[in-house]
Parts: sequence; C-alpha cells; structure tokens
Amino acid sequence: MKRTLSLLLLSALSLAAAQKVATPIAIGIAVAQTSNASLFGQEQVIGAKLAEKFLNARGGVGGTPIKLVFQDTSGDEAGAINAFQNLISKDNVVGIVGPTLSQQAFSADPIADRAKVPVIGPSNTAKGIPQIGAYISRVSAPVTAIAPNALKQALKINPKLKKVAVLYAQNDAFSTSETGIFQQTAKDLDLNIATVQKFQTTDNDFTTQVTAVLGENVDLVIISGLANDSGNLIKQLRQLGYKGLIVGGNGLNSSSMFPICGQYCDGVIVAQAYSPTQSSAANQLFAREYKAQYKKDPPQFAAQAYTGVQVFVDALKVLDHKRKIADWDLGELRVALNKQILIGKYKTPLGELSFDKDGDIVQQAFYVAQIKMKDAKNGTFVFLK
Ligand code: 1QQ
Repeated sequence: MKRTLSLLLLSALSLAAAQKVATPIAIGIAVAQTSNASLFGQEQVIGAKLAEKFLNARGGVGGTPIKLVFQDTSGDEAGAINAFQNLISKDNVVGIVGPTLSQQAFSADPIADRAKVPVIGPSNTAKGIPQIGAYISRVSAPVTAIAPNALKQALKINPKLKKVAVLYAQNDAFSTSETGIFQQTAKDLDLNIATVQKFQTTDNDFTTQVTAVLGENVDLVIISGLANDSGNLIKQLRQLGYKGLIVGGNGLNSSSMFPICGQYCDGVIVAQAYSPTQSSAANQLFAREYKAQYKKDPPQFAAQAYTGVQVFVDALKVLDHKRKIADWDLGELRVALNKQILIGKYKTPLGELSFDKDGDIVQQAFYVAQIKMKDAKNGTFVFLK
C-alpha cells in the first residue's frame, strides 16, 4: 500500500516535471533595468533586443523564433534572485543571460545552477563566477584578463609613472576582485602604491579619500567601483586639484557615466573587452546594425549582451538539428543546452570565442580606450594603440 502510494506520488511528480519547450523559444534576460546598476543594464537591454531582432530575422532557431523574457533584477541580490526564480519557474525559459553585477551573480547564479538552468553572465567579471557551478558560464572576460591592460597603457602614456593611489568600493564583489588585480599588476610593474582608499558604491561624498590621495602626491589614480560612485569620485578628485592620470575599471565602461563626471571624465583610461573596430564579419554586421539604429558605436555592455543571446541561439541550433526544439522536454533541453554551450565555438561581435572547462570565456583580443569629452554630457571612448 505504502509502496503503491509512493509510486503514485513519484509518477505524479515526474508528470509535473515533464513539460515541452514552448515556442517561440523563451530566453530569459535578467539585468538591471532600474537602480544605479541600470546605467549598465540599459545598454544590456539594447544589446539583447538587437540580438532578438536580427537573429530572428536570420531564421531564429531552424525557423522557430526566439522570444526574450525580461525580468528586472534592479541593483541588488534580492532583485536578482527574484528575477531568476520568475524566469526559471514561471516563464519557463531555456536559459538566462544575466545578472548585471558580479555581486548579484554570487547570490542568484546558485539558484539556476541547482535548477539545472544554463546561465550566461553578460558582464560579471569578478574572479570565481564560472566556478559557481556547472551551469554558469560567462561572455564577459574576467578582471584578470582585462585590468592589467589599462595599467600597461597608462605606463605607455607616461613611462615615468611611479607613485600610485588605489581606490575601490569595498561593498561590491567585482570592485574588490578588480582592485586585487590592479594592485598585483601595479606591484609587478614596479609601481609604488602610496595609499589604498575604500569607499561604498552608495557614497556621494569622497572628500576623505580625495584628501588622502592628494596628500601623497601620486601621478596615477586607479579606481574600482560602479558608475555613479566612480563618476562622482573622479569629479571630486579633479575639482580638488588632482592633475595626474586616472585608470578606471569596468565600472567606468559606459557612456552613461559621462553626465556624472562631465568634463572631468576626460582622459580617464578604461580597458575594454570589446572594440567596434574588431574586424570579424560578425562584429562588422553587429556594429553596422547598432549604428544604423543608435547613431553611435556600440558599447561593450551591449556587445556582450548581444553575444550572450547569440551563444544561446547558436547552441540551440545545433540541438534543433538533432531533434526539433519544440519536441524536447524543457528539463532535458536545459541540460543538453548547457553541455552544447560549453563545447561550441562562436563567431560573435567579441570575435571568435569558446569556453574553458569551467565555463569561462576564451577570447582572442582585448583593448584599451581613453575617454574624450565633447562637452559636459557627451563624449566617446577613443581606442588606443
Ligand atoms: C561586475 C562588473 C560590473 C562593472 C558590470 C556592470 O564588471 O559586476 O562584474
């Protein structure tokens, strides 16, 4: 009797679990559409939507269109967890591109990993992200690959650099990870770190930190924070008289920051995982399509989000050849899709890419740009040689 009952229960459970993949094929986009992190998230929404439009125009997945399902993560962990749960259990997506911040990924990614739902991080650059679990990969090259390039470029501009100040947001996982790499690289390059100053991503007043930096007479300032905080910090550094070079991290990698530091953004050096001039056919097409619509070059966060969606579509196409996606059980598809993502090679706006055994991106080229302001609000990233 007991046995029959538990058998009944088991089959009821597996019935509930068996669920065909709906069409159009739903891919989740969990990025920050609100909060300070939306300075990055808005570019990600644009990149993802371009991918949906253009990949569907080229046939989607073997003739079946994809449909992006957006869930706003806002800028914190709770928002990311909520968005992931909705996408996984209510929207029944095949996989998720997101979240925006590493700080959010460390909380939300384990939920998708346990549910066996593939996640592609579009902008999570802290150390340890792909190692969260087997279902977590990323198309955003890590701070270890990116940050050193900015310091080397600063030394190229001024080979006499010697004394540096380092500042970072201590309440953000990406910022603490990136500053670790900046500080190690500074030592490796024989730079002398005169002071290390901490702040919070929610800070607006940086008088204490700027006073400490000015007291050290440094000729390079290195900042790891998010857009709003770093932008205000730069502004206050300049207003209080700092004249030397500034290297900013990935949190300064968006023109959304320009209105925050205004003319004071001018000259800031930021390493890049994307260049609009990258010569691959995939990128030239993407850059042209982006430019036609937005009248400017695509930014890194848009290119990475586009790439995340494209990787899902390319991997789905391979599986669709074996069995039409609509005929798969959703749970089985998610597992097979994750495997396919990791073994595939992709021709993307970031160039040709693949993944290592942990799910970290294997990317060929990196870049460094310097901010050039036209006026108090508008500027561009000028790519350096
Ligand atoms: C991270 C980052 C941020 C700057 C992305 C927006 O690189 O959180 O990992």
